[in-house]
Order: sequence, then C-alpha cells, then structure tokens
Amino acid sequence: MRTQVAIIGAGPSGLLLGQLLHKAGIANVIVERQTGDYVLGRIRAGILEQVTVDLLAESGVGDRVKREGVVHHSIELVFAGSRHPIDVHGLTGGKVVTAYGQTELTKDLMDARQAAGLATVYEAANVSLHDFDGTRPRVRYEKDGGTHEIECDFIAGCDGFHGVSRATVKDAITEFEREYPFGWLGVLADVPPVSPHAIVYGNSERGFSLCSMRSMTRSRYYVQCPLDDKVEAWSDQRFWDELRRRLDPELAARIVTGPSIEKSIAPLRSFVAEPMRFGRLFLAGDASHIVPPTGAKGLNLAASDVKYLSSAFVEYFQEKSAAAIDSYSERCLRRVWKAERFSWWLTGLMHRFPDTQGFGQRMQEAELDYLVHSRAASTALAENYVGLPL
Ligand code: RFL
Ligand code: PHB
Repeated sequence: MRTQVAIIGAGPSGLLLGQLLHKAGIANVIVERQTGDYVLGRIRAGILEQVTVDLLAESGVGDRVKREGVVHHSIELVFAGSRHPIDVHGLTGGKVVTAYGQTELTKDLMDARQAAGLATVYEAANVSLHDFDGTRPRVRYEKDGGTHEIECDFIAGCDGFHGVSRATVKDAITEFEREYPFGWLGVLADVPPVSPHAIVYGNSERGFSLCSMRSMTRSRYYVQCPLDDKVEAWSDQRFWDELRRRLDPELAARIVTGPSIEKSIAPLRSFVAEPMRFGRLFLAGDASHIVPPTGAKGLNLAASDVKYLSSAFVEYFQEKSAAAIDSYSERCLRRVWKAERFSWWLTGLMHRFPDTQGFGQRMQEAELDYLVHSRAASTALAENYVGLPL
C-alpha cells in the first residue's frame, strides 16, 4: 500500500489529523492496534477549548458538538467549605469551553472517516516504523496472519503514551517527567450533573474533588485517591459519600446519585519528550506529552499539535515548502510547556500531597482566596483554562 501520510493510532489525534488532511486532499491511512469499539469505550476527557471545537468544524465534523455540547461560561472553585465562581467568559473577552465527551468526539471523527471511505486498519499487531531518516519511510504491521507494509512520505506518531512511535526514537529524545503521589478515581453515572453550567474544582482537607458532566443526563465525578487504591474498594455508596464530604454543603445536598456505569482509577503524570520531529516521523498528542487532568488540557493539546502538523503537511504538499515542517517541534513545544505549567500549577494548588499538613493547607486556601478575589489572578486562570491562542 502507498499513501502520503501514515498515521499510527486512531485516538483523537490520529483521527483528527486524518480528517484535516483528507479535507486538504492529502491521502492518509490510519493503523490502530485496538478495535474501534475498544477505542470508543475508553472514558477520558470532557472539556473542549474553543480552538478544539473550531478545529472539529474545520474538519467537517462540528455539527453535533455544536448541537449537543454544553457551553460553559465559568468554572467554580470550592475551598474551606465555600464555592466561588470565576467568570471565565467575562475575564477573557467572551471565550468559553464546551462540555463534550472524548468518546463523542472520537465517534464523530470515526463516522466521518467511514463515510469518506478512508482507510483505517484496526487490530494491527506489531506495528513498526522504518526508514524515516530517508525520503521513503515505511510502516509495517501484522494482521490476519500476514505481514503488511505501507510506503509513505511521512509518518505521524499519534499512538499515545504507550505507543510504538516514541519508543522507536527513545535514544534521540530527552524526557522531562513528574509523577504525583495520588490518582483520580472517576465515576460516570446517568444522573443529572450537579453543576451543569460550570465544572467544579474542589480543594478540601480530605483531598481534591471534581464535578463534571457529559450531558444534561450524564455526570462525571472524580475524587483524589491513593495511588495503590483498588476500584473494588470503592462501592458506589462510598464514592458518593466521599464526594459530598469534599464539597460545600449546598452542592453536597444537591448531588443526585445513582449506579455507576464506569469507575476507574488513573495515575497523574506530567511528561514531555523533546523534540517532536525525527526526520520524517512526527509525534503528536499523548505520544509526546502528558499532563495531569486538572485543567483539562490533554485532549486540547493533542488537537493543537494536530493543527500545526496538518498545516505543515499542507504547506509541504501544496506549496512545496518545508518551513512549517522544520518549525513543527519548536512551535508545538512552546504551547505544550505552557499547558504543562498550568496543569502542574493547578494540580499543586488543588490536591493534598503527603506533606500538605496544616501549613500547606492554609497556603493553598490563602492562594485560592487571593485567586478568586483578584481580577489579575482570576484572569490568568481564565486565560489558561479557555486555552492560549494558537
Ligand atoms: P490516545 O487517546 O491514547 O490514542 C492513541 C491511540 O493509539 C493506539 N496505539 C497504537 N496503535 C498502533 N500501534 C501501536 N503500537 C499503538 N499503541 C497505541 C491506541 O490504542 C490509541 O487508540 O492519544 P491521543 O490521540 O494523543 O489523545 C490524547 C487524549 O486521549 C488524552 O490527552 C486525554 O484523554 C488525556 N486524559 C484526559 N484529558 C483531559 O483533557 N481531561 C481528562 O479528564 C482526561 N482524563 C486522560 C484522562 C487520559 C487517560 N489515560 C491516558 C490513561 C483519563 C485517562 C485514564
Ligand atoms: C472530565 O469531564 O472528565 C474532566 C473535566 C475537567 C477536568 C478533567 C476532567 O479538568
């Protein structure tokens, strides 16, 4: 098989890149290790920046998010038992975020890809990347008992944190990493969200909590938990009780509970691999960087990488210029590091660390009190939350 861009991974990065390239008339093939249903079953992000919503529209799949996504004008911070709104819309000159699940975004992109008849190889085993130092890279994989090869002009490594792309160039990258000494226990339930018009981020002496949503009838909630906790130790009842204890009394009283339809524990990590380009291989999304989910930047960063990468390929194929390809890594990393900083800062402000004793707790509360009462500090939070300009 021969194509212009071989894309490894059918997560949000790979699918969005494929769609943007298709719109620009650039042929591409996606090679994915899992089945499509498996990819759709992973419950992850839920908040889209305007830049991400605009990109979906640009790639021709913006209708459903516009119809069904719930626009948020503010966020709410809970600390010391009280709740404080931050008027994100007012502080950023009219910018907003949209609550729309990663699974829905993935489904929209998969449906569009199928409707356009674009090639996606699911359940591809032992994917390997070759000759990206030269002008004729190749991707090899196994499927249905045979070995197959794709010849291409470029390879886009959109295969997430555990993918093969970054592993292939591990000797050529510098890694920067921070692990956090706790995880997030997440619950999905078909109950109306307690705060349908603003995500709630909670700091309490019992640890962090988060109230989010997927729709007006589906909620997503999280509580900080020890890294070695097991999901089985958390009955639904225990989860709802713990969540209530970490919120202000009014919100706690309003929460509608119900049986969980998904429950999982995710570790938190900050990670950046530099650079993001190796000859004709480019990394994008989680393949190259991870943020802790506080701040909801992971999926949005993946989208901005893909925007830079698709524009660079378009410039190369249509205008015969390699300038954008040559600056891809540097342009992405400038934005990546700012999102890393924001996610790291908000994680530090909102969570209980092993050394957050009385003094540390009071420091967090003092900073939060300053944040909600200072227009300058609130604006800095709001600007980062809605996403920095591309
Ligand atoms: P993905 O979504 O991981 O997709 C990568 C795809 O590549 C495939 N793959 C391979 N394919 C072929 N060959 C191989 N060798 C392969 N190895 C892997 C995988 O099967 C997969 O389909 O990366 P992508 O596209 O860059 O998208 C990034 C986002 O998914 C990610 O940033 C966010 O989901 C991060 N994240 C969250 N972000 C938020 O903004 N808010 C959240 O609440 C949030 N929660 C989460 C998260 C990530 C999690 N992970 C990674 C465990 C919760 C979790 C649990
Ligand atoms: C989510 O809806 O899953 C979500 C929302 C905001 C975050 C993280 C996760 O910061």
